[in-house]
Order: sequence, then C-alpha cells, then structure tokens
Amino acid sequence: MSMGFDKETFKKSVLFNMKNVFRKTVEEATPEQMYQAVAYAVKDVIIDEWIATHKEYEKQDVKTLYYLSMEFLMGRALGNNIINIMSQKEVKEVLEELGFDLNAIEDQEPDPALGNGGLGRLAACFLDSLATLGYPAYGCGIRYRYGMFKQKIENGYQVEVPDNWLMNGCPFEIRRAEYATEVKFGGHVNTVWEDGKERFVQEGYQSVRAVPYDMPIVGYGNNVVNTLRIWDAEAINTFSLDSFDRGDYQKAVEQENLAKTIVEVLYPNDNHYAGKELRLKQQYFFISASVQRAVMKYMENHEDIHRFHEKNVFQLNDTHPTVAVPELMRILLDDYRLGWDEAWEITTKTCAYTNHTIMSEALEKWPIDLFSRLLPRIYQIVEEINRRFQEKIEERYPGNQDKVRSMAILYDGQVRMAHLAIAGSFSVNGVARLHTEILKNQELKDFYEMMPGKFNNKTNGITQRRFLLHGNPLLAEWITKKIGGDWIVDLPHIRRLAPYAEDPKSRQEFMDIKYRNKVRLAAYIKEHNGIDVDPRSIFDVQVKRLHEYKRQLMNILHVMYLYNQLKDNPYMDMLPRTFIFGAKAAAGYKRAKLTIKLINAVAEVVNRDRSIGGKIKVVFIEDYKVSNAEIIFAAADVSEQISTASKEASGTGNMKFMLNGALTLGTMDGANVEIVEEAGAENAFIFGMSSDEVIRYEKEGGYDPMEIFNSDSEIRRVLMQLINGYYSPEDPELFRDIYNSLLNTQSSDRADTYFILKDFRSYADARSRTDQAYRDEAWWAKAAMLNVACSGKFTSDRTIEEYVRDIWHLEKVKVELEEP
Ligand code: 73E
Ligand code: PLP
Repeated sequence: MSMGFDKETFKKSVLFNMKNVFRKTVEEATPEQMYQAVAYAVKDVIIDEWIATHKEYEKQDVKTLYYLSMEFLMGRALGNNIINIMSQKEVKEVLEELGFDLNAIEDQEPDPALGNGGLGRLAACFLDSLATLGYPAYGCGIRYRYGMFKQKIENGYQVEVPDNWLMNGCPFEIRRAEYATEVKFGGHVNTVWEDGKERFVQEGYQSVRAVPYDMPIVGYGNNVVNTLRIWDAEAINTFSLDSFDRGDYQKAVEQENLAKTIVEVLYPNDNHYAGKELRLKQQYFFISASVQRAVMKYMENHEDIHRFHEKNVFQLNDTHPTVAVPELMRILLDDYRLGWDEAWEITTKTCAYTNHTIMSEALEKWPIDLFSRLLPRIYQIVEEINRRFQEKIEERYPGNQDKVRSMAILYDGQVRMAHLAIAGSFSVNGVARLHTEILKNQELKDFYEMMPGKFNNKTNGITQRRFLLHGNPLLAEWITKKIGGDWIVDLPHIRRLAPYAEDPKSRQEFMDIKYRNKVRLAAYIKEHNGIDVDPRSIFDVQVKRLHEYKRQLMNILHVMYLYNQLKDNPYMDMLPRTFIFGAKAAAGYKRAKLTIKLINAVAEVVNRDRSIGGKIKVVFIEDYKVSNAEIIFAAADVSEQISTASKEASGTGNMKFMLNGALTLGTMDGANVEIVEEAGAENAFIFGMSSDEVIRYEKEGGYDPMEIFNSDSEIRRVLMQLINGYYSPEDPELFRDIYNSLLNTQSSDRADTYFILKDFRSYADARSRTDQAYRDEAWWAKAAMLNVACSGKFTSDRTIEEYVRDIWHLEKVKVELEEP
C-alpha cells in the first residue's frame, strides 16, 4: 500500500467530493458521478507526491527530458493511477463499502484518445516507464478538444462519431494559466539594427495564447509523479466593443477563430501525411509553447543559456515536432542574441529524433509557400540551416550534386521535415532492429554514410503495468503467486515462469485463466456486437489500425478461402475458430473503409450459415481503443502480425499479445523478428517473404499477381467472390476496388502493392499449422507460457533505460514523502 494512503481518509474524501461537486450523497449518485468523486479523491492522494517530485527535481537541479509528441494515447487514467499508488485493494474495499464495484466505476471514464495508434500509445507507455524509473520528464502535446473519433458500425460500414472526451470535464488535469505563452503566426519579418547587430522582428502577425493543462503521470510505487503537459489555445485579445476600428475588429475575430480551430481535432490519419495547413499550425503551436516554456523554466534558475543542453533534452516523436529545431534556434538567436554557431551547437546538442516509419506516404514535406507564409521567421532560419547543411555535404562530397539533392532540406519547392530533423539532432533512432537496419542501408543511407555516429536503434516496448497487471488481473495474480511480484517493475524476472511450462498442473491453471479471459471477451462481444462466440474456439485476433500494409485484407481473404473449403466439405477436419478483428480506418481512406465493410459482409454470411457447424465465426469489434484492447489481448490465442515484411517499423500490439500468452502468427517484420528470437521460432508461426525479398521485388520488379490468379484456382475463386455478389448480392460491384487493387496496376503502383497473393499460400500454411498445434493442448500451453516467460525484453522500462544510457543521460531521482 502507498505511504500516503489511508482508507478512512480516502472514504471521507469521496463523500466530501460527492457533496461538494454534485450536492449529493453516495446513495443518490450515478455511477458517472461516483467515478468523478473517486477520481478527485485519487488526485488528492497524488497531488502531494506530485508536489514533492517537483520540489526534488528543483532541489537536485536535474536534467529534464521533454518528450515532444503530437499524440499521447493515454487510455483511462483512474485504474492505472490506483494501481500505481499501490492502493487497488483498499480502493476496491472502500467502494464496496459504499456499494460500488471498482470495475464498473472505471468503465465510466471516457478513454482519453489523443492519439491514433502505435505511435501515440508508445508515448504513453514511455511516460509510465519514465515515472516508474524515476526520471525527470515532461510529455508535451496538444489538448485536442476532440480526440480519435469513436467508431460505430452501421450496416457493416464504419461511421465516425466525434469523441467529446471533455464533456464532463477531466478530473485529473490542472489548468496552469501562469505558464501561458503567446504563439505567433504569419505576418512578415522586419530587420532592425540594434547594438550594431541585425535584429529580426515578426510584424503583422496573428497570435494565440497557449495555456497548458497538466496531467499527473504516476510512477509505480515510488512517489514519483511526472507531468503530461497538453496545450490549449485561447484567443489573445478579448473584443473591445467600443472599438470602431474595423481592422482591429476583423483581426480580433480572426484570432478568436484561430484559437478555436487550432486545437479542435486530432488528425485521424495513422502513418499518413495529410499536408493540411491546420496541421502545421498545430505543430508549431504546441512546439513553440513547449520550447518557450522549457527555456523560461531553465533561465529561472540558471544564468547561462549556453549550457541549456546540459539540463534539457528534446526527443522528437517522429517528424511531427521537428519545428522544435528552428524554434529553439529562433529563441536563441532573436531573444538571447546568440551567434549562429553557438545557437546551432546548443540546438543540435538538445534535439534527438525518432523515426517511426518508412512508408513514403507518411513523409512530411511541406510546400515552401505554405510554410514560409505561416512561419516567416522560422522559414528564414530553415533556409540558413539548409544553406549551411548543403555546404557541409559539398565539403564532404566535392562536386557530388546527387548527394546534395538527395539530402537537401529544401528541395523541389518543399521543406523535407525528416532531413531537417536529422540535420538538427544529435541522435537518430529507429524503433526495432530490422527497421533501424533498413534506415541505415536503404531509406537514410546517404545520411548514415555521412554521419554514422548519429544512428542507433531503440526497440520499442510496452508497459506491463497497464497491459498485464491492470488488463489481465487473473494472469498477473497467478504469475505473482508463482514467482513473486518483481516482474511488475523488472519484467525480465518473468523468465522464472519458464520451468512451470514443464509442469502439467501449472499448464492447466494457465489455460484455465486464458479460458476465463476468453469468457470475459465473449461477454464483451455479446454485449457490444450481439454475437455469440464460443470461448472454447481458437481466438484468432488481428487488432490494429486499418492499413493496406497491415494486410487485414489477406486475413479476411483467407477466411473466405476456409469458408469455401468448409462449404465443399462440411466435415473438414478443422478446429472451431473465431476470427476477431478490430480496426479504425482513417476517415478519408476509402479502401480501408471498404475492407471493414468486406469483413462485416463476410461475417454476415458466415456467422449465419448453420451448415458449417459453427466452425468459423467472424467478429468485428467496434471502436477498438486502449480500454477494450486490454480485454482483447488477455483473451487471444493467436496474434496476427502479418504486415508485408519491411513495412511495419516495429509494432507494439505484437508485444502485448506475447505478454498475455498468445502465439504470434506473423511475418519477419518489425519487432516480430526480435519476438521470435526471444520466444524461440518453435513457439511461433512464421511465414511469408523476407524484407530483403520484398525490397528486391520493389526495386527490380518481376512480381505479377495475375500469374497467381491464373494458376491457383482456389485463390481465383476467392477473388471472383469479390465481384460476383457472393458477399454483396444487393451490389455485386461493391468490392470491385479491392479486386482491382490486387490484380490491376493502380495509378502509379504495381498491382497487389503489399504482396497479398504472393504470401497467401504461405499464410494459409502457417494458419493450418496453428490449427494442428492447438490440438496438442499440452504443447500449446507450454508454448504460450514460454511466450510470457520470454517477454522480458519488451518492457518499455528497458527501452527507456536504453534511451537514457545512449541519448538522454538523465539521473534517477528518489522522492521521499514527508509525514502527513
Ligand atoms: O510500426 C509502428 C510502430 O510500432 C509504426 O507504424 C507507428 O509507430 C509505432 C511506434 O513506434 C507509426 N505511426 C506513425 N508512424 N509510425 C504515424 C505517422 C503519421 C501520423 C501518425 C502516426
Ligand atoms: N491502438 C491501440 C489502442 C493499441 O493498444 C495498440 C497497441 O499497441 C495499437 C493501436 C498499435 O498496434 P500495432 O502495433 O499492432 O499496430
């Protein structure tokens, strides 16, 4: 139990909140009100630790990490916070005494979804690990009014519903008006002379007031509470009604609108660059505010700006926060009047960049006219960075214009953000070993050759506190009973579970827990989808954002293939299997949305067909998000990680499945490579082309899906069902686009861009191997347990320690609480 926690005090606090906030007694309260009252009571416990942590940071004059990210996919806070203050048992008891169930109260909290998928969730796991390890860190982001949309499925189609997560307020956040700053857009840059030096001033601009809201990030059982700081935008000048100056009035209205729109909504594109002006505004808005505030905070108790990098490090979560490089330069040049070289030295010793994807459609390239119009002073600085960077390239490769062209920051009318990030950072890292190798040898080869020392790998990780301790309490408790609770803060200890994989009784207990978790998911599916699924069937799960490279299409095509086989031969020897999907498609991504419709169309036909004896069920779980992800991982038997090799930089869902005892059915892509290395190839089902083969085909051509179509009648039959109305009798042409994408050359792309038909047979084979393997229950239990036992590497605690060792160089801080 946490030091600062006292049951009676806590109960009083809940009752007090109920009365004070809602003018109600507990008996009259709705579950939602109870959630709020409990959350405020938990915050009350956290606050003292939060204050103590920051006092300690100040006292020790620590070096601080700023994790700059457009996305933080936090998921619900209440349950996690209760776990991390180590008071779950006590809170549960207090609530029971008051007549409430903790789980039901937790379910009242909206999922704060200020992120799309893996990238945003990684940021959230990192914050959890940083606090738990006691490292001084801020997450800096945007307080989107609307987060990731909620997904409804209507008639098989995705419908997007706004996510008004702040509707009832957020009990954990604190508005910090005292740290508000101004962020300027547009206008022009004027030069004035001051002390014999040029000075650049932005004039005729519009601006907004950035106001931070702080959320506590509670470390596990260590009294450390870090901060997630998300910025809201407010209008800078209130209307003066007596103003008769039309110019002023007009400007006031525009600034009001700017403030309103800038933080209105999260762009719902995962792994895709939209190129919208508003997105660039969002980027500069939160970066300018965060960087200004970091500099100000540093100068509050330091004299010398030249040593800024000794106490501060900025990690750029992909290229989205890259304007931090020119923004820090601007502050050093214009506000602190430093010379270029000294400013550049500080900047490039402060910034580090993480690359998360090699998908070309995700590369951020801003048109110069847009960029320079919106950020005139920043653009000037980028021009000078580019000029000097090109000089460096020429110095290194005299006369080699190809090198200059390929690495330039400004090229072809565009600002290439990745190049700016690399030039402005002292570290560039990929997110899994294979991904980093591809960066070094293919995508960023020229940069790697010129500055090999910058490049390093940091294989992603996940927090076991949320995805095992909170999400899978049955398994967590069982593991702790077997091997003790060290794994909670030191996941590699979980290897002590391995010997139990040899013990029949333990295997049985393990499988019983899996079964109970499947029952829990089946109940969720019944409640939310109205579909009955059999918890004794194999739960074969693919949950992640919908993207062509992730190949949900290959999965559902294979279900169609199996269904054909069963129709031909109803007595086919096949274990009952439930194919579970969960995926949001970006609102404008037509083919992804059509794939969702296809999955639901197949589900409609297959689930109703009594002739196949319930051997196949297909379920599409609506609104995949962090809170139901926890339930889904815990219940999975088979983890589908089937991206085209080389395309998934890492994946983190794959790690969460492993931790919960699912077996990976996957390609040699991203972190799957390392998962299989840890778990043993014999405890996973690997198939498909290697990344080298894929890259070779992409470079040299020579793949023709039509050959497969012509020679493989079973695949042909499945594809024909896309266009003969088999799954869409009311509109046989409905899935024509999917059919075309596999067989006909698309505008600039080869047909079957993601090699679905090429990998299909090998996938089918791997799937049938899982069916065979599942028949040997003892073998399966052992393999699943070994996956859990070998998951130690994939804790985000390890990832963070590597970032600290190689990049951030932070010191651990201990926080002692004073006696109340
Ligand atoms: O492989 C994942 C990776 O596990 C990768 O696709 C994802 O990042 C995860 C965490 O490292 C990712 N998301 C984005 N780029 N890579 C992205 C790009 C643009 C907008 C939103 C997200
Ligand atoms: N979305 C949610 C809600 C998640 O929990 C995860 C898991 O890490 C992801 C997206 C990323 O999944 P994947 O790594 O499979 O793309």
